Amino acid sequence: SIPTEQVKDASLKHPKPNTTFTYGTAGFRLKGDLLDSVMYRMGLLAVLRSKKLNSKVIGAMVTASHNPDQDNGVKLVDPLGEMLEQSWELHATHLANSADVDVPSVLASICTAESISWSAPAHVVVARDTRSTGPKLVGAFLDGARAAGGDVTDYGVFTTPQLHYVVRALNTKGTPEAYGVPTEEGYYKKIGDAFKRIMKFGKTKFPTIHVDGANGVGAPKFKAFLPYLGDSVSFSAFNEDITDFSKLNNKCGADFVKVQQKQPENFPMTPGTYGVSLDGDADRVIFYFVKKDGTFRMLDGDTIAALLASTVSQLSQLASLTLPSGSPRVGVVQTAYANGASTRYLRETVRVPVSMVPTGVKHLHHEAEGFDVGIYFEANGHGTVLFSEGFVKAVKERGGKTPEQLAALEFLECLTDVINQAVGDAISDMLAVLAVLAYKGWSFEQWGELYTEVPNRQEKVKVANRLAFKTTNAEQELVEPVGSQDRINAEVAKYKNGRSFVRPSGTEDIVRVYAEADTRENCDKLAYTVAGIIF
Ligand code: 16G
Ligand code: ZN
Repeated sequence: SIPTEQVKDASLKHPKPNTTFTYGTAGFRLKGDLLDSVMYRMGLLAVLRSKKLNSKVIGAMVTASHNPDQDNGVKLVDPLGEMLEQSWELHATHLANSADVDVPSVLASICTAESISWSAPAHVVVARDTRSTGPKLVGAFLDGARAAGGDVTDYGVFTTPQLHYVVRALNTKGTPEAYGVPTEEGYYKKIGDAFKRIMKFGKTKFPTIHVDGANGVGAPKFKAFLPYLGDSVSFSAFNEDITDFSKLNNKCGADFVKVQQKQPENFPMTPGTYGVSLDGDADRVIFYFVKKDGTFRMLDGDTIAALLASTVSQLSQLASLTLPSGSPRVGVVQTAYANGASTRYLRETVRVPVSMVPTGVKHLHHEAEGFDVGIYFEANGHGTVLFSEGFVKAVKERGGKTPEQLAALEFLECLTDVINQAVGDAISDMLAVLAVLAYKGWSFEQWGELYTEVPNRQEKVKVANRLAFKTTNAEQELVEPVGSQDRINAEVAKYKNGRSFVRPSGTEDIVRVYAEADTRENCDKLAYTVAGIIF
């Protein structure tokens, strides 16, 4: 049974501050110095989760992604690298908010509710990004996992996707679905080997790619990756100072570039330079270049999805790829933030189904599992591609006949290994995009011509109570406050290609307004009018 005394004693060393915690879209996210008790308790909970799932390895990632150094967070990772199952978010929230002395009894209640047998062994792994509060918080997590008698391994500093990779690799070791060697080197080697192989198809000689590491964990990990990538592309790294914590995600990184629609600071760019920004835990990626006329052009998650979806469906058709169930079902999953032009391009030109889901990786990932090739990206650059077992088997069997068909199949096979299917992975996504562009013989400029974005704008509105805002239809319509949606619709109807929606943020105490319309001026007008309606 639960080592009650041990858990209670350790709980008192990690006292809960007077704060209410919520396991949200990206786990617990707060100021780092408020998270000690949460980390301790997530160590306990990870052990329970592992016991529940027949001793499978459960992961914990300590990061606050694109936010500043003062912030931190933790999310638990399920056995195949997915986000923690939703029903357990409630256990996490409950445990995080109980009084210190009640921790053992709350654990007992979770064990009862989930029919967990305490005697089952538990395996847990943890890693953190480069944040200043990371080491201490990992220490608290280890205390929790050990107090609950779990076997826990600390992988030190990792990118978020590396942690997801290792969890999946550990849990599939020795099975037909083995994901790779469960080490940092195993990760570099698996993706690097596939990248070197796939680049043999390359027709483009890229200019040196400038990589913005956001002064976070992506910077040293990308450096460590370089020796595994061959010499088909030359890279140059910037924003790699992880010793000065104030620089993390500060005027650099994928979120800065996406939101500000400009290049990072301390980043040399002239016409013809190609730039790529990672975020602070290297699970988002944004591409950009400067046009000949000096204007900045960004290629975001929507553009990545468009490129990958059009390529995979083209190559599958070229190779006449057939699965036992027929032609592979290629589909794209987006959120309401996807630019309307990208959705129209996918549906009308590429002719693939596009599903809309609420914001947050778990919703996108889950929906993508319904396709043979499920491509999901948020406009902010987080995303990946999921390939079904049937698809991987079919490309490996090389049913093609002509040299073109065989090449297409080999290219697709390599792509399944370059892409980190466990979770969105900035570095792996970057390599996949470069491989596809090289295969097509395309420049960033040509990639940018796939479709023309509709002008769009995002606003933050500080309202009295953001929880008064309730949405439906993948967050595209407001149900409450009653009547607001009708007023928004009346405004949207005034513009060609008009679209606007309002949703409460899951990570900040604000409401977000999104608008798009045929011209920049109309889009700005629509955004401001809608903000006025809900304020
Ligand atoms: C979290 C989500 C991200 C989403 C963002 C939206 C995960 C791992 N991360 O960072 O996908 O885009 O929240 O934030 O799910 P918002 O609710 O404040 O708009
Ligand atoms: Zn991130």
